Amino acid sequence: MAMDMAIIRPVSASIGQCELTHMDRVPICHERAQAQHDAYADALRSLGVQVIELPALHDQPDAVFVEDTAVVIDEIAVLSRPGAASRRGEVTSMKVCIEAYRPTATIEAPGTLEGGDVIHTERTLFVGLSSRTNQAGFNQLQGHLQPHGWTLVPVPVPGALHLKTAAVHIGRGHVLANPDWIDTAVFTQHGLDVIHVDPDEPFAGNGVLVHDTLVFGAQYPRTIDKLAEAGFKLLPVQADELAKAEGSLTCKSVLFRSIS
Ligand code: CIR
Repeated sequence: MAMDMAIIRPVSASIGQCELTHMDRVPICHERAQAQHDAYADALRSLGVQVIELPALHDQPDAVFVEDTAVVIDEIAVLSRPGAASRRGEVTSMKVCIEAYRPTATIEAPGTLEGGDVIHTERTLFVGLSSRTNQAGFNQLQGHLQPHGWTLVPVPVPGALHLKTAAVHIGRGHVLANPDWIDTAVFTQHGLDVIHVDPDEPFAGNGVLVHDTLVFGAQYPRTIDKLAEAGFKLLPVQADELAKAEGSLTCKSVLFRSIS
């Protein structure tokens, strides 16, 4: 059974006041960002995903980046405690929604965790230790998931906002990564092959795997060519407006499987 459900949320009117860590602030067009977000949701639907929309939170600038608020596996959903204090108010409505689909657990202080730091593979999660996810958050997540047979592997993230800013699982036993931002040896040590992003596209190490298709940022044509040559099936979508808010494609949804 493959990922067939996605939770998303509209772009907040206050997106211009988003958190920024490694980027300079530039104007963000709310209308363009929402249009691209709608197109992303349509791309998911075209792949057979049922899309559930949370209510807009216009006074929470980063609320569109729902990925950071929960880690969902087949057995359980763990509500996060974002490292960015400004983002903690986003978690409640995710909890209300996901409770209909999974038993839930939480990350408590002093732990912090953001879903952007979590790469899912078969039964292993790679979890970035970043400015947003700390060791206590990792330990708590491990405590919730290990009893269900999941292995958690910590990955230091010195050079990027989240682990998934730098690397993503693209299926067929491969990770796509920017080797300048993380040490990719951790993936090879766990039996995965690593493909590097094109050096001119440092932010291309992100994409959303749905069944056997990788939904991917159209703004990274060189990496798209490289992946296509390697036989990956791609569905490019334009996502450059929310990239100005330091958001990658994965941040825009929480994907999970319907369990009957
Ligand atoms: C933040 O700094 O929290 C937002 N401006 C961007 C969050 C991106 N989330 C993600 O990559 N999972």
